[in-house]
Amino acid sequence: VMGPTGSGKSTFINSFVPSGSSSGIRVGHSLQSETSKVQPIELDFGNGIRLRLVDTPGFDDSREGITDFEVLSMIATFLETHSTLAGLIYMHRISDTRMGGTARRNLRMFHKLCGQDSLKNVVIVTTMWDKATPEDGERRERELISSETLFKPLLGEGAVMCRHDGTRASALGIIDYLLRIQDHANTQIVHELLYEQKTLEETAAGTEIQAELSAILQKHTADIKSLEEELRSETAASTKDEIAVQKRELELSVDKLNKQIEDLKRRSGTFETKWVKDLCILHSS
Ligand SMILES: Nc1nc2c(ncn2[C@@H]2O[C@H](COP(=O)(O)OP(=O)(O)OP(=O)(O)O)[C@@H](O)[C@H]2O)c(=O)[nH]1
Ligand SMILES: [Mg+2]
Repeated sequence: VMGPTGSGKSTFINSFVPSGSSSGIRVGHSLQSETSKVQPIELDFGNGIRLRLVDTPGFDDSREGITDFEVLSMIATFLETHSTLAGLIYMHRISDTRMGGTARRNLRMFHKLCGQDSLKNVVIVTTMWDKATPEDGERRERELISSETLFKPLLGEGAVMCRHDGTRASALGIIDYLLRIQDHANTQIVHELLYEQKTLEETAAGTEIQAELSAILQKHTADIKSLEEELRSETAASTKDEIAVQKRELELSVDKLNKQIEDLKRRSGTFETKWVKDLCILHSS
């Protein structure tokens, strides 16, 4: 289950957990991202169907403590070691008035990670219908479906889109759809890593992260230059101080970006699987 922070991934997974037991999956209560690990839980439906649902952190460059590349490493490692993936669920909040930068970034990463072949195993799930009026929700849904820069390219290659109303029945319907698909999902990232022997940074998704980091780096470097020029021409001491503070913030950000790019090169291809939390086995009636 993938998608931006706060799109309802953990809530969706927890809707399968019988009341009284705990999945260990936490649902967020703030704007901060809550999930920071790829976390599988196993459900036993008691009729021969055992299902593993995997919670993932969204891509979110503002989050402290874990970089997008680490998120990608975790997801890639999981996919690499689990070849019988039935499908991928991508969650999107219909209540968002516009598709912001982070939402677009998550969608781009998701698309690069899936490639084309696995899109028939993809369900795009819109959530938070209760937080939008029916008219607004429907209008936004039409836009998401018809826009070339939003979900249209995925829908054109076999992905489907559906509404989730937060109930267990609706969540079950989504899982049921995925379980009926004959073929397992062959994601592009696994193909690149296993068959094309690429390092993680060379994959389409890895390249996307690098390109984004480089673009932000370039912008920050240009901004620092123009602040330096402003500093030279500015005479008022208080304004000079303000500019200096802004410049310092950007310099810190540049240091962080450079470190991330270095990390990415150093660690690519050597990531390990120890992050996978112990499976939490739950029995659901
Ligand atoms: N109103 C409403 N709130 C919802 C719905 N689904 C989830 N939420 C709330 O939205 C918040 C975020 O939900 P999470 O399930 O933690 O989202 P997430 O995608 O796991 O977020 P991260 O772990 O941060 O990536 C929580 O407070 C949920 O209770 C919904 O359909 N309607
Ligand atoms: Mg979560």
